[in-house]
Amino acid sequence: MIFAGLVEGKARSRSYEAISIANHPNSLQSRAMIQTEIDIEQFHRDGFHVGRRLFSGHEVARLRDVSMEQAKDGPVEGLSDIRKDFDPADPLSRYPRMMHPHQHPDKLVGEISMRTMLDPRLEPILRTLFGEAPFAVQSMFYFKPPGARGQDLHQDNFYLRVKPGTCMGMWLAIDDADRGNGGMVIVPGSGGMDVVCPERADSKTFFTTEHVAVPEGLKEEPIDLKAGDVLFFNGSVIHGSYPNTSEDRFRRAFICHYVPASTSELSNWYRYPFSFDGRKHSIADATGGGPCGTPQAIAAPH
Ligand SMILES: O=C(O)CCC(=O)C(=O)O
Repeated sequence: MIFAGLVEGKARSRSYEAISIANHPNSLQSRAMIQTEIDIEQFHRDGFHVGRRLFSGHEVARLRDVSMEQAKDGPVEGLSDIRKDFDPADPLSRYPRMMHPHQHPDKLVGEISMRTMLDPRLEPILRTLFGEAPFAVQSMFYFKPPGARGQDLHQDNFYLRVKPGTCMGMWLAIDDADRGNGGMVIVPGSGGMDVVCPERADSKTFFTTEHVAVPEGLKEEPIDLKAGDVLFFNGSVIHGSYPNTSEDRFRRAFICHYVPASTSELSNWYRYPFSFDGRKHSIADATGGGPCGTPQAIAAPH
């Protein structure tokens, strides 16, 4: 069954809310007609949905330019994921990810990150995928310059430890992202899996330390995206990316994670969610060790 809706116009679906973004104060795009379709059966089967051209070229260029300007003098204390284990020769030590930029209204990138994380075009899509209202719990700007290692296959639920439901990733391509520059890879059909306890990742290829093996009968697939496309995937989906082997193509992405409003607990790092009306909420810390005995220290930014 296909659920479809016109953002500005007549909704054609029960569960996809039509909203007008034309005058919405939160919108980056002042006048636009956006049409998107969600094949909910495909989403439930595979665990992911691709929204093509959800953001305009102008919008992603602004996010790119603001983030690059913020990073022009190197990593930013309190914002960038400055890691001691990065070799200075590693392109990631020059361009580490910016974590939770929406929490830094004092920084250049703070305001645009908050607005994009809570962009009104995302809300009805997330609501359809969750089957209830979404809360935003994380934002991240990922630069992935040429030569950068990848992020090994993993499941977001391992880190976010959302109970009782699942989180949802929203991966907005700022540049075209494909096999040539370390684009996204996912394992269709893994969206219904429990959390699998990870093995050790190969540090030559990946900057992260966890690796989840592809289960028998499933296979990983690259998802090529154009700038402005958005990949949504639930927290069970095994996904990641390989190194950026291009000579000169950054693979930038703005990534957010969302949880259902009914979430009763999640990892400490993500525990101050925002609803799409801009209100801040609080969710209790995940208790216990998680299915893999994950300490909070590991269940942190990922
Ligand atoms: O952007 C990537 O390469 C991977 C991002 C990712 O897996 C995540 O944020 O969960």
